[in-house]
Amino acid sequence: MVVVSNRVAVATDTKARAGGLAVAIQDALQQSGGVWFGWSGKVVPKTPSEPTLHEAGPVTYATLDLSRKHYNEYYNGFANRALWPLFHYRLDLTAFSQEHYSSYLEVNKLFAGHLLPLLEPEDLIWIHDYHLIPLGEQLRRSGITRPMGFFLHTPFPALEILTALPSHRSLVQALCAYDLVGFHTENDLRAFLDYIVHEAGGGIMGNHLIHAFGKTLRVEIFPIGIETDAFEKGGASLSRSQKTESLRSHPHGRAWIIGVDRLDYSKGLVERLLSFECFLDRYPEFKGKVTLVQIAPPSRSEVPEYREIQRMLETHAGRLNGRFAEFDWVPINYLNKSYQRQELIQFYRASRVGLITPLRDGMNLVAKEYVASQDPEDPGVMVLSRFAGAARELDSALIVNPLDFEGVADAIARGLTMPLEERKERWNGMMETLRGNTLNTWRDDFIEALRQAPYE
Ligand code: ADQ
Repeated sequence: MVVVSNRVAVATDTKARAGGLAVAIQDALQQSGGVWFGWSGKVVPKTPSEPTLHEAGPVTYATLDLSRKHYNEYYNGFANRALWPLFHYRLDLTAFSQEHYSSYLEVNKLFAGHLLPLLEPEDLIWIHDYHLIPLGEQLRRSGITRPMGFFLHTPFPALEILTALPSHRSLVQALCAYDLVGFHTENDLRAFLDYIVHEAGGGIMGNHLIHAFGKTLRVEIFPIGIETDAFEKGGASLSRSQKTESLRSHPHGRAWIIGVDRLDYSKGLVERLLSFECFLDRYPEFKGKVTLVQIAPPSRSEVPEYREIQRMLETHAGRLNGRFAEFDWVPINYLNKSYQRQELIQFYRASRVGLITPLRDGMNLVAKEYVASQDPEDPGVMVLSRFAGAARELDSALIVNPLDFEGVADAIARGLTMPLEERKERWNGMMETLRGNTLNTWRDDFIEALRQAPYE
């Protein structure tokens, strides 16, 4: 198997071993043997002539440094200032530049060129995410005919949004060079099919097959899961740890509300703080009794919109704490850093409410992690945005519109006062889904579907 993603988690990286997608992919590669190819995360003055190879048993990790120019134009430019905001419905933040698009194509071509010599005749090729949409098409141009699959981790936007991008047609055409294209939700798939039928003049053939741009491919939903078992066990083994005890000994009992997100405008963090302000105004009886713990490590700080969202959050968190705090209570603990998984589980488990309110999210794994970490005998309540892919599966959460601050405020209050029986019932419903569809199921289902290619 050959996996290509923008970033590669080399197995010796102990942080990556902590779990998640990286480990699921490493495990699959260990079983089948293969290559994981992508950007090293390093930026250098000039593009290196060869990738760096690192052998670990049957797996070769091949990583390429990016030149400063490519980093600025491909990664920060087209991927993160055009595709990311557009795919998250933020036309207002979408900055398209022909130069950045050319760099995006150039890096994809460069990746294809370096990947070719590493390919073996029977390989299955699995490419991940919006940075690498044209990679499959580049490989096809070099004569590669073997099965290639692509999984999009972000939402796929509605036709009217996507067509605002000048290069929309060539991007979708590139997607059609794959044998298999996977999305998180029915919504994303529907938006893609809408484009195929109404913009590309393609056709839906049934049985997950479509025909477009002279190619037949399979398109399907594969909602990503988590390592449910690890979070359940982690939660159970930690329930008496010192940290959980100290978190639980909140002066007014267990009244933490938790948010955990990369600091990204798609996560609805400013709107979340405004909803929390609305909650304190509407339900003053909770003043002094609940604290919102918002964990948000900075990401993509070289992109101006990310510096701006960080500044706005600091302003609002400071303003709210100034407005409501007492000498012995602050309403918001705003933590700008990363935590180990075990620590996150402690935060999740100690929190009465999980407040997960992205404006748009492909899936949102934090939602799933929060639920799986709960104490089955005393589970917390999740308030979840309807715009997170996870809301499709976890429909016994309290589903909210993150732009309806009063609605979110009411859901927080409902979560804080929900009777144990109802909490258990909702939690059991969600756990059934999470146990049935884990990270490994997602991975194995995708690989199995790819193995069946070509589908004609
Ligand atoms: P992300 O946008 O990064 O992922 P998410 O799905 O929530 O969003 O995954 C974040 C991961 O990072 C979670 O596993 C979480 O535990 C971890 N994390 C977040 N904050 C952390 C912190 N402070 N310390 C440590 N770990 C932290 C993209 C898409 C999503 C999609 C995933 C997977 O944007 O929609 O669900 O890929 O496909």
